[in-house]
Amino acid sequence: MKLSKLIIGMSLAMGLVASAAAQTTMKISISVAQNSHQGVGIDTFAKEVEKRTAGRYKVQTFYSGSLGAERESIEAVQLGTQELTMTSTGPIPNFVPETKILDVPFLFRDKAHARAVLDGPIGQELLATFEPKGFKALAWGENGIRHMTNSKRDVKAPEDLKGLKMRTMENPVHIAAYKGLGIVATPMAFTEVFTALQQGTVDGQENPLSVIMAAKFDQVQKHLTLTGHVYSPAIFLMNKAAFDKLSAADKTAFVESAREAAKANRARVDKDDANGVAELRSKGMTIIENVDKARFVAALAPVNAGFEKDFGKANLDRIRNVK
Ligand code: EAX
Repeated sequence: MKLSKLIIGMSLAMGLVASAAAQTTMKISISVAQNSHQGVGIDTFAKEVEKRTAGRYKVQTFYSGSLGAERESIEAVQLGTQELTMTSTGPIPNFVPETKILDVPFLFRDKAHARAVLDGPIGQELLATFEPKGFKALAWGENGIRHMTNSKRDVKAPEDLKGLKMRTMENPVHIAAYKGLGIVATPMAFTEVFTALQQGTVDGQENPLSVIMAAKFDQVQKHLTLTGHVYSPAIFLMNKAAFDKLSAADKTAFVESAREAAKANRARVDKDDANGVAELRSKGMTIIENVDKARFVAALAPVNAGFEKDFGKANLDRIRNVK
């Protein structure tokens, strides 16, 4: 009797310990809607972490900037008030300037090139630069190749951009480039963009098809041009102290979960790129699919000369030369 009571007591206690461990809950956020390439990313991450840690860690997912815009979420992760976020590199240079090189326009030939760079030695070296700043960068994900939209006119050539007031990310490389094209660059958090477009505070914005669809910008923008002017990486960031507290096996589980999440996220970007033009056209956007890219590159020549100087030609070539 006594023994069986003891056994019941012990198993109850062990059950309590197990369920207490299962209650280690972390938060991850994105600035875009759940039905998006980033939503797929963090949903996959949460599922993988739970699976790979046998339920000892749970990740709560927050969408549409409900925990704050990208810059605020990065800040929260750095401080540790929030464990995780998935973000574009838009506001990252304000925290980790080394990443700025990735935001140079027309640097990558295509998504395959960008993915090869990010998954190879250059990308891994860049992930390491987050550590002294209080982050564990788990993996690169993807936001996509950015295109321009506006409410004023069809953009067929770089001259058509002159004087357009466009929202840009809070990113010094982007701001310099768009100014170089004659755009009136207006940096703003993503969470404010829909309203700014709707109210005419800005004429346009630029984002990958994935984001344009997830944010329903077709409701407030008529003209889309597939400028493909810059690749937009995304990244899975974790508070470094929170990561350091994990066991070695759990650290691996978190990193592998982020890599799985990046795969799902990139697959959705590919799907969105394949369907995006037809879908946005069906919603009423006028879409210019083919522009003479060389003319946009030429228009950016003076700005690019500055980037070559700032980042070093050798560093840019190292990226360009990845096959
Ligand atoms: O991460 O700020 C932006 O335009 C980003 O592309 C968007 O928030 C998705």
